[in-house]
Amino acid sequence: MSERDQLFARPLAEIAGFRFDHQVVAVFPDMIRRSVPGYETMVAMTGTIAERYALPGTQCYDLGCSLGASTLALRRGIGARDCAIIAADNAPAMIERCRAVIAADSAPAPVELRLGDVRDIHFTNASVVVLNFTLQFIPPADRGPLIAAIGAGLVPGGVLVLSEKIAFADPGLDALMTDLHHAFKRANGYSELEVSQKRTALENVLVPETLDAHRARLRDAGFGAVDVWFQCFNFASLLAFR
Ligand code: GEK
Repeated sequence: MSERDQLFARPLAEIAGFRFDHQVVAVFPDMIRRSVPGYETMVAMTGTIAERYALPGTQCYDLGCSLGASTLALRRGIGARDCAIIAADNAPAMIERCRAVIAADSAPAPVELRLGDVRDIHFTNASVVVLNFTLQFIPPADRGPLIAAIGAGLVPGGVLVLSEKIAFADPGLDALMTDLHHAFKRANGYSELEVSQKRTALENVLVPETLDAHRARLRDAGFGAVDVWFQCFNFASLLAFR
């Protein structure tokens, strides 16, 4: 079990930009579960999707793996077929803890954990690529090249699972979804102060885009069928096929 997230519970004189450090790692599972509506469903269904699309003799990638929640879902979905997982994150504290999480799990698919930037990966022979809440932290200008590199590395029939916090073009709708998300966080025990300080910390660190922007980028990268398979307020997950 992870500790309860109280990182923003007390008034902070200065709010620094959010970083994935040891403090965050200690509370991460509690933080993401209480902050992202549908997180557990999206992670679990990542495994269900992998069960269908992971091909023997190929690789599956979990990009921005944090503590390996989606990696473990992928691993269960793959089962005993000959398919390896590459899980990457550029936060040393995350990879360090993730290594113990993976070691404690006994599913058969091999997992290679990589400390590094997902923008530096050369994707090859991939049947399933997972970007669960990671693209939102990549500078917008670098998102196109990353999606294109993933597209180029997928085998025909391969799939990308892309889960993100999203923005809405209509300002009224955007404000409503933000408000409903904050209500979700308050219902999960976060105070008004915690919600507001976390929002400030994520400013310019987590940059959400509209579903139209995601669809256009995927299309430009050569993906064929693209659609949303899950959405709750301003969080959504898409499937994109090669
Ligand atoms: C889950 N997928 O539980 N290269 C590698 N890793 C990165 C980069 C980058 N350029 N930028 C950010 N990260 C997980 C949850 S969390 C989502 C993903 C959240 C990593 C960062 O270190 C962090 O671990 C992860 O992406 C985002 O299914 O915290 O909202």
